[in-house]
Amino acid sequence: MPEVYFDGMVGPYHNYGGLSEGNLASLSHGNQPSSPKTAALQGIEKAKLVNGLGLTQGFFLPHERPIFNALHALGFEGDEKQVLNKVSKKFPTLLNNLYSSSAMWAANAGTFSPSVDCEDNIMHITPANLGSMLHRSIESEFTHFQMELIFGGIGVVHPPVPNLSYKGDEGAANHLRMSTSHDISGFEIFVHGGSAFERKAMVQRQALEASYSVAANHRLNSAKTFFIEQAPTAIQAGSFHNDIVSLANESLCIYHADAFAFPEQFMDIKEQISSQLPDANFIEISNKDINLEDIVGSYLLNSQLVTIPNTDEMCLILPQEVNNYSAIQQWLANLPNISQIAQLEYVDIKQSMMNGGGPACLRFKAQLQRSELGELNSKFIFDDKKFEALENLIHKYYREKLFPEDLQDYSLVIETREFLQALTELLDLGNIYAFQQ
Ligand code: SUG
Repeated sequence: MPEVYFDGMVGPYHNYGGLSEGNLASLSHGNQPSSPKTAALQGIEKAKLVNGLGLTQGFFLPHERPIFNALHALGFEGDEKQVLNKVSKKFPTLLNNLYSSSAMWAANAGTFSPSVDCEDNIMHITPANLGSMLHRSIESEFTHFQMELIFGGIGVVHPPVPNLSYKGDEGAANHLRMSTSHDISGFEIFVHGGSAFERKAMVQRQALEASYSVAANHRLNSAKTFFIEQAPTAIQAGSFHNDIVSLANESLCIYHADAFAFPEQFMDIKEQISSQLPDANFIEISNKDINLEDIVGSYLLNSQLVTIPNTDEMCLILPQEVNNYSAIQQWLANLPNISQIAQLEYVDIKQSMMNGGGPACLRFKAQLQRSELGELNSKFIFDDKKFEALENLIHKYYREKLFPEDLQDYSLVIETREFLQALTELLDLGNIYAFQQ
């Protein structure tokens, strides 16, 4: 069964808003200048690498920003230039939120369950909704729309989980799936930050109630579905999502010893899975191997792990930052001896890393049956020709450097729309953005 990846295309307004409490990189780079052109090209390089391994690769398109409708609804009157002027003077942080390029982290776009896991034998997707952070919550509407366009012909795209007090739904960033191979019914592990109605000192993003709701709507087999709490120590150390301290692909799961709140509960999950999945390979990284701080600092476990088509081997796509840590290099040298990982690839995605997004954050993973693959909307799937055309558009429309104050400048709105117009023409998508209506 094919493994298909959709990366979040970086928008022309990619910037460092310092918006994400608990995300150390976002907070430490807030208000620094960004390079939308470099960020977008770095993202395309990673997508091309995955495609070059023989995997189907697509993109989720950038969302339109800023959201003028939201500003009008908030009472900002006048034409768009006046509205931009007023909000940037009065509430700059509000503008940053409505101008975020955070939809580029497609792992947070939603949760995917392949048809083989679902009792009705139909693929299910739920777009994510982090109701507790404005810049992320505004993604869900266009994400839902886009997922309908891409996957609507194959299965059920549910509405996002509604806002739930202090937490929300972070999609695949807090979800692991294990199976012998992608086309065999598997085990789904939802990693949450406790009930939406409990507030702790650190920002726990994933509500237990949201995880339950997704599992129930996806009609997952309850005997093969698990829920486990993320360790507060890991969150405190900067692992605002579970995908910074654990990863899984087919029968392989790698996790840090401090990833889960109740290690004995994870032991039990491991035993249950291993008894039904004979080739399950759980690799624990102890603090002696690599301490939690280095796991978070390097984003080692946010690497993208893919199965190399027509082989039993896997390729791990790592952020180049891991090379700054000798303990990690040592651990990686031994990895092929203890796992199916036969290939290591390093990518430069620094622009994304500076906002807390590693290789795995940038992609949404879907496991489809061959018959379903043909029903996927191919307009969103990329090949060499489309990659090249996209790169040309980025060279034409994206700025080399974007300064925080540039968000106040209406010319960025125009440039963004020119790019999105050219992009929808390139992909033959018609009018999908609000400004095109
Ligand atoms: O939600 N950063 C994102 C990073 C998401 C990473 N995704 C995964 N781990 N799957 C976040 O915190 C920063 C935006 C800013 O500050 O400009 C931001 O939203």
